[in-house]
Amino acid sequence: MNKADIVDVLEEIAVLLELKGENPFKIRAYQNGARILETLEDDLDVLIEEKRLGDIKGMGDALVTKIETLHATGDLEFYSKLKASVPSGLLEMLDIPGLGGKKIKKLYDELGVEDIEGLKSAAEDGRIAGLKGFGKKTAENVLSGIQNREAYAARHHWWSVREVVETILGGLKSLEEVHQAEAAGSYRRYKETVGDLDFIVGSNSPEPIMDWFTNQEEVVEVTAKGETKSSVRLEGGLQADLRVVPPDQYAFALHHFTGSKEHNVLMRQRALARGLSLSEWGLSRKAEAGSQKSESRKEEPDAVELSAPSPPSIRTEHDLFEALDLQFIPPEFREGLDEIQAGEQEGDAFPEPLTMSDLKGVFHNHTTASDGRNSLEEMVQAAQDRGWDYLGIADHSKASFQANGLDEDRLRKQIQQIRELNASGQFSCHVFAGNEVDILADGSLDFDNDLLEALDYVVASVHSSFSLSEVDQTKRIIKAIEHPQVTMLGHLTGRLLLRREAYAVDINAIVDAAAANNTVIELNANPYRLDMDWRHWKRAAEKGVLCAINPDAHSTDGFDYTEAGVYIARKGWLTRDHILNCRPLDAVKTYFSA
Ligand code: DGT
Ligand code: CA
Ligand code: CA
Ligand code: ZN
Repeated sequence: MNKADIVDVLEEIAVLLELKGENPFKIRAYQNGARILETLEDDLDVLIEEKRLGDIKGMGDALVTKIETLHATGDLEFYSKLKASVPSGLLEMLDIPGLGGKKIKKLYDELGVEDIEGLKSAAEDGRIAGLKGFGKKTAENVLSGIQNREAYAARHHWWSVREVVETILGGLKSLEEVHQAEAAGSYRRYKETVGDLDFIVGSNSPEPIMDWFTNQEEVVEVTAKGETKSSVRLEGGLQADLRVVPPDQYAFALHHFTGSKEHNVLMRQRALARGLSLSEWGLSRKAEAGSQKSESRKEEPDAVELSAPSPPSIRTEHDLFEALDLQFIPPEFREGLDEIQAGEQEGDAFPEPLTMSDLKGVFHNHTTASDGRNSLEEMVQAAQDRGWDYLGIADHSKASFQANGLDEDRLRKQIQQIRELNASGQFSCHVFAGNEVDILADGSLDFDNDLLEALDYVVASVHSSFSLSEVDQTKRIIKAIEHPQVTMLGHLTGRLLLRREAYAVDINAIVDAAAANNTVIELNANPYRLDMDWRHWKRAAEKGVLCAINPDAHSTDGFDYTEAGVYIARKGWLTRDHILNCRPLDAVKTYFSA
């Protein structure tokens, strides 16, 4: 087990001990142990090998043995037993923001609350509000936390279902009865989260396909099984639907179940205006209703004259769009916004799809200097291995002490280290020295100007004071945007998808300020963030705001997230021209020095 995972286990042990109401000294020993390990400058492997772990102040014998066991085996009996000894209802309550081990223990002891359900009634009937150290505000937060938890449980991050989708789709395509197969629904539209999966298959013999689908190893429960439609629940609670249609209906079914609902409504209206009826089964002449409709539509007097295309001529979605006088609308744009107007145009209505190979590097990444899991050299090597020409390092600043943020001295040393690394020629990948500087509550930055000037670029982010009013939060962020040393704004709203709501902020005003000050806005590609949201990018790009797609990597694996950002950028109608990290190294150097 590596250092970061061991830190997680120690922290969890501390929480479990709190839940059990253990001796505070014992709890603190694990918390301290986690802190010490996290901020360790030396290599843990070496320390353990040389048996020097126990020499560190605050590392008692018991802790050393446990860390060594975890390091060597990845397991710890003490930990698994402890975990098994805590009622699962109490562990579930840890999902509610604001409730830690200590508070849950108190709720259990004094109110007999054993699970989320009990927690809900205690919050509703005023018992939590009346509990010393809790109060009305806490009770309200608990209730909204429970509500969010329920809503969140129904959805999944796009990124987290991707592997499952690819596996199922690959399996379907390998069946000989299958003519065509695709994952439709929100997944195909690259929505940031998906409710369930929707597989569409074209085939004349659905039965063996249904059998295969419902008998997959990952299926926990078959919730429906019919001749042409089945639904299953997979491990982790994810629901998947399969529809098998005859090959000549495939294009219609694929289009319908790709959605969105809003897009489908617009498409059906468009068909109606042409005297046609569009459904998941096909496109047909709408005899009476169609002609009545077109009589009332003076602007399209010749709609009735259009002859319905004979369904066999529509084999693909391209054919379907063409039958409605539209060019192909890529799935990611089918949200019922302005994609139909775009599809009506001749020529390049939709941007050429952005791909990973369009990116020449990324800017917002962490190393072990703050809360990352890999060293500077390891990060640069991994970036180079991906074919990137440059890598920006933006560790946390000192106000983010919980993330081991760098103070002035450490940052100056890091800048020096990066300059030396570039000069050494060890890597062909160029390293930019940046920092993710905290935007303080009043909108000022965590470092003085002379230090900011020594950096190649600055990512400014909010990590505190989330509960400011919308007006104050917006003012605070705009102040940072206007700061001459700020290059880009990190994760604009602070949201964590399916976990934490965005703070209140006027995004339109932020976009306008970014445009006016030439400040880049980040598209944070972490699958939990995907922030700024795709719904705002089209307008932002039209205003001239540049985007940086950043993985916010805390390890070399974290670079993978960049791809999620690429899909969201597509969905936000962005092209290479709108994205700073599509520019070659020299152009970025010029941009940063301007
Ligand atoms: P999700 O699963 O909540 O992430 O979102 P979707 O878009 O995958 O929605 P889902 O799974 O309920 O249905 C798949 C598609 O089927 C949806 O995008 C559009 C189509 N569809 C489902 N129900 C309706 C409906 O009532 N009216 C229309 N026009 N289309 C529908
Ligand atoms: Ca779905
Ligand atoms: Ca569905
Ligand atoms: Zn951040």
